[in-house]
Amino acid sequence: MKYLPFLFAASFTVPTLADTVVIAQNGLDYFPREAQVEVGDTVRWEWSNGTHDVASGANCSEDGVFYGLLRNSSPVFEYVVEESLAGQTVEYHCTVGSHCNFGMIAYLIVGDVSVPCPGDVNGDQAVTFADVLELLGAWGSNEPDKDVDGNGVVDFNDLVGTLANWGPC
Ligand SMILES: [Ca+2]
Ligand SMILES: [Ca+2]
Repeated sequence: MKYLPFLFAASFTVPTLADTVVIAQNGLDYFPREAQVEVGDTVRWEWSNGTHDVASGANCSEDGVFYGLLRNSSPVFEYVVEESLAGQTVEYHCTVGSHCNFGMIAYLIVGDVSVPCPGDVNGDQAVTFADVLELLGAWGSNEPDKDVDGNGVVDFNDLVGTLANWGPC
């Protein structure tokens, strides 16, 4: 019984689904200038110096998706990436003075929302004969992307799972 408390603790660990991505302002720079984010992530801009803001929109004009102050009195701006931005590169800039014209521009590169598609082992969002061939090619192995039911081996059950989801996802 001496391991029981440990097991309880482990079973209550909740996996982290969303991350916080920190972007640091310094002078007329946002760093990183191109930040990889996912839908649901919190993007957190952190002020270092000067008077700035964070405004979504290309060509130094605001498109209203997000806006926040970045200055001594408001040193942090947080924005949760909306699903409507999936797969897009979102340009943003500083609207203060001529900062944008001086190049205070950066980008959020928003990942695609992957639709769960059991049996689609080659990731083309459809279950077809090509997936069966890939599956057969990995038969008996433990390749995780071909182990449809996740039991650790590519076998007959995975073939059945693939056939059950035949067609576009
Ligand atoms: Ca496929
Ligand atoms: Ca399996």
